[in-house]
Amino acid sequence: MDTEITAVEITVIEGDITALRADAIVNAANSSLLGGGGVDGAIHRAAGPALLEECRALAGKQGGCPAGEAVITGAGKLPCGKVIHTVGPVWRGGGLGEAELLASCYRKSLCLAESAGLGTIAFPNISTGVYGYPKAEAAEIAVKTVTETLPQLKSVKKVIFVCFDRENYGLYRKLLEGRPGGNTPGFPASGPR
Ligand code: AR6
Repeated sequence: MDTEITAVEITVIEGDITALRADAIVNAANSSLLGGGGVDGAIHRAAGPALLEECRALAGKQGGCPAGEAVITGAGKLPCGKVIHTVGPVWRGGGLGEAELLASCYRKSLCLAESAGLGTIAFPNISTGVYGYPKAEAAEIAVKTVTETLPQLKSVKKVIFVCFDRENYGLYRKLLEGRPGGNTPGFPASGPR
């Protein structure tokens, strides 16, 4: 007799998050929710004006989004299902609650995906670009928070860390190596969700 095992999986790939057909991709946004550079700029460029309209409406309603929080929208022309916008902390030396705020970004994004009944969610390396968070420390927080949160969720079964640079990719590979469910094969950009 087959025994059904509910497996969760944490994966890392190197690439452009805008190409993923995940149920949701996460955007490293700013508090205005109105777009910017880095992955935020890439997501808005690829999604088109419908995403900006939705963000503008949300920002108008709730006055933006503070660091550590997250909101969910549609995905415009992107191949993913939803975009979860979270605002990472700006690195100011580590003494101003940056680690807790960064962990909160991952936790709240996962909770939003869970509430929306989503299965696969892809994260960029939040705060490690313009916001200057040291990459190794940010990677540890990301992997630890996702590893601790995932078993508490029912709907979310797979998390993909999408690294845009070699350094982050190497850091995540190392952290995920040898973990149960923490394999590192690629994720098809154009395969089924
Ligand atoms: N796919 C995946 N990752 C990417 C992509 C992409 N297409 N493009 C960049 N990255 P950043 P932050 C990586 O600066 O540090 C914006 O202006 C990038 O290499 O996008 O949280 C917002 O509006 C880095 O590892 O976000 C905010 O003002 C990671 O994404 C501010 O930047 C995050 O870098 C947020 O800064």
